[in-house]
Amino acid sequence: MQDKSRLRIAMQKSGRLSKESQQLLERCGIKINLQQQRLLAFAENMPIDIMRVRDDDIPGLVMDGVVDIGIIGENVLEEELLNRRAQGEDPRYFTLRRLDFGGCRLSLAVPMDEPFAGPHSLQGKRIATSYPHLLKQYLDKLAINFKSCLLNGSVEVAPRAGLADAICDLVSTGATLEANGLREVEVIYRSKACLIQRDGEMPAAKQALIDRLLVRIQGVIQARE
Ligand code: PRT
Ligand code: ZN
Repeated sequence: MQDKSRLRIAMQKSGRLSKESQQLLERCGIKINLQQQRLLAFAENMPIDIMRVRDDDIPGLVMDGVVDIGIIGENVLEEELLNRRAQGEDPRYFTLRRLDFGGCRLSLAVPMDEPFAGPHSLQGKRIATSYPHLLKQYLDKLAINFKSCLLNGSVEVAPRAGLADAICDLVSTGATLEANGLREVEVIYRSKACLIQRDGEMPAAKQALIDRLLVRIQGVIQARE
């Protein structure tokens, strides 16, 4: 049974945010053994439980109040927010602070040899992406119609495979785009990891712990600036 008095933090189990999320919590003084392949890990020196899951599950866990706080990429958070709103929900959470890792951009890219004279060149085209809501929000504002091709991986091979005319995917160095004969033509969203808290009442002791953690996080981030 879950001990409701303990602060529950969700972080990515394995991936681009997991190492830095773990490091951040450790530098805040949380003593935790994350070696085991377990969903839940318990802090030894504070009333904190760490839940390690797929990054895509973290926004929902916070919005549904299953965990108290989560460390997540703003790209995944915003996509889930738009997804839930599209389904008529009114998801709630607070952003506690932006973090100093996980930086990337969600960009439109087209085959290297394709002409591109601005987003309007994409009118009526098919675009492969794992972020259909962020893409639609961006192109709707420009009144550009497009066909979406939802892929949850290997988005960058879609044009070569004849599945799409363009892609909308995360980029950090640009090497993946280049290796796939694509060029970045438009940044639609800039993202970093962030710390979010569930909406709703929080017991005073838990809120005090969150506030203490935030002060420590501030110190950790300032120290590496
Ligand atoms: O298994 P799980 O679902 O938890 O992980 P995942 O595979 O869905 O996500 P993961 O670990 O790849 O990324 C987690 C988060 O890291 C993302 O949601 C972003 O917030 C952030 N992030 C930062 C990135 C990148 N940089 C990044 N470069 N996420 C993905 N990429 C990928 C991108 O999709 C492309 O395939 O890296 C490739 C491009 O990199 P460059 O350097 O070649 O441009
Ligand atoms: Zn994921």
